[in-house]
Amino acid sequence: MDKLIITVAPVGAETTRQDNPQHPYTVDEMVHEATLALQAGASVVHLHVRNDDGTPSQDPARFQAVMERLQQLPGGGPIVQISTGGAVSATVEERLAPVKVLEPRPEMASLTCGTVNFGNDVFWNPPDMLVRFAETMKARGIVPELEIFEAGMITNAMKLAKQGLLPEHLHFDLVLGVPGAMAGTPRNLLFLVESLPSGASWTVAGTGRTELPLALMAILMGGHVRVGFEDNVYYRKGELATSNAQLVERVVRLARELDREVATPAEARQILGIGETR
Ligand code: KMH
Ligand code: ZN
Repeated sequence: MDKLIITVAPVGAETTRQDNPQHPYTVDEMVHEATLALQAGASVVHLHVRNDDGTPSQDPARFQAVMERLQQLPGGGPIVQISTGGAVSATVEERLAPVKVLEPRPEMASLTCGTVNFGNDVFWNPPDMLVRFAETMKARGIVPELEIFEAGMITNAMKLAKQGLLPEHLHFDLVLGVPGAMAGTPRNLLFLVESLPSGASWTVAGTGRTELPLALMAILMGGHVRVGFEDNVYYRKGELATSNAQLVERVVRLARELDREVATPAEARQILGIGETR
């Protein structure tokens, strides 16, 4: 089994300090929160940014500021994975802007593989948009993390692969438990993993109370794990997490108990095939 890649998603576009007062908003807060999570064992940062008032942003300058600081960390820092999902209110151009202009280019970016209900909203990702996102990433040598909220999105991803728009090694993020999308049940995780092409790697991002049980399953099954305030703001029922690092630390403890070693950023790059397309 490969070593375990832990991705931290320190903040998404939806939850705020009203949900958990520890949400990072400013550049300094983002860097601080991500750094503690890395020290705890995360090797990938799935990066959304916020304005100082907490509203979601896709401003490339904001991404650049956080990314540069993370890259200065010992050992070259984590793998930075830019969110192209943004907020449901973001335009296509806003979502794509950071992957087009950031220098140096980010190593990874998320690529959601279809349209899905998202709470009371719709997360809009029609086929032509997927092609455009995949083409933009390919042109810059940015490795996509293929985000899967529903089973049909795997079929959509394979269509992009057939069109030659994806790297040889495919890496998926199985996002389960989003209200309006596929529930975060063990059966759904097993089904999705069995539906992936052979040789692909996968991470699970269980939202809310599904984060922990699905993380445990992934550790046992040879998958990888994402945790963080984007997906879940609680440590356990009725108890808010004190930091993203606290959520990472728990995954590290579980992995150690189960004799699964945790990957460094350099080891994560090897597992994800990063470098081959750069
Ligand atoms: N905030 C969601 C609408 C991604 O980062 O690529 C989309 C999202 C996915 O978070
Ligand atoms: Zn995200």
